[in-house]
Amino acid sequence: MMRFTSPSRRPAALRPLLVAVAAALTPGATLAAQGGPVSAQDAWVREAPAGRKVTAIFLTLHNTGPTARALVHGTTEVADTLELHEMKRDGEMMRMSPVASITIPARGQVELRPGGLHLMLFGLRKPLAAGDTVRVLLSLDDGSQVAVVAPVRAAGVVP
Ligand SMILES: [Cu+2]
Repeated sequence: MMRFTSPSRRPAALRPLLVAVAAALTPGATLAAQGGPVSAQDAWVREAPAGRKVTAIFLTLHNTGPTARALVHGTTEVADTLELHEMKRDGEMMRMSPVASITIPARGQVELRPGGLHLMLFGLRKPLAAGDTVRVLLSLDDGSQVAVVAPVRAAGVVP
């Protein structure tokens, strides 16, 4: 492990790397440089007060590659189960149901937002308050993974 006692002693060559790491750790951004064409942006989690065992994650998945990819699975340390869900109108009601995968079009994006596609968390292991962050690991159909840090936001706040 390298240590820098003051910023002025950082080798100049390392500065771009440090900036890249800092950017990758910004909540809502993709956590690690995956090298793959799919990344997540604008991720957030709906807050869940004590006693509530369910909440949802929203984000936008971007695909810079020439091939469509699909999100097929996800995990997070704050909940027992993560399911891919969609909301659909059923008569007067909006109902949500699990979907097997969420397609990210080639050179396109898919938006997971309130009232539409989302990631559903079941069996929350702790309350989630605005200001907390949640780490999520998403798996794609080609076996690659996208790590995301999602900030928790108040239930009524839609960015
Ligand atoms: Cu749901």
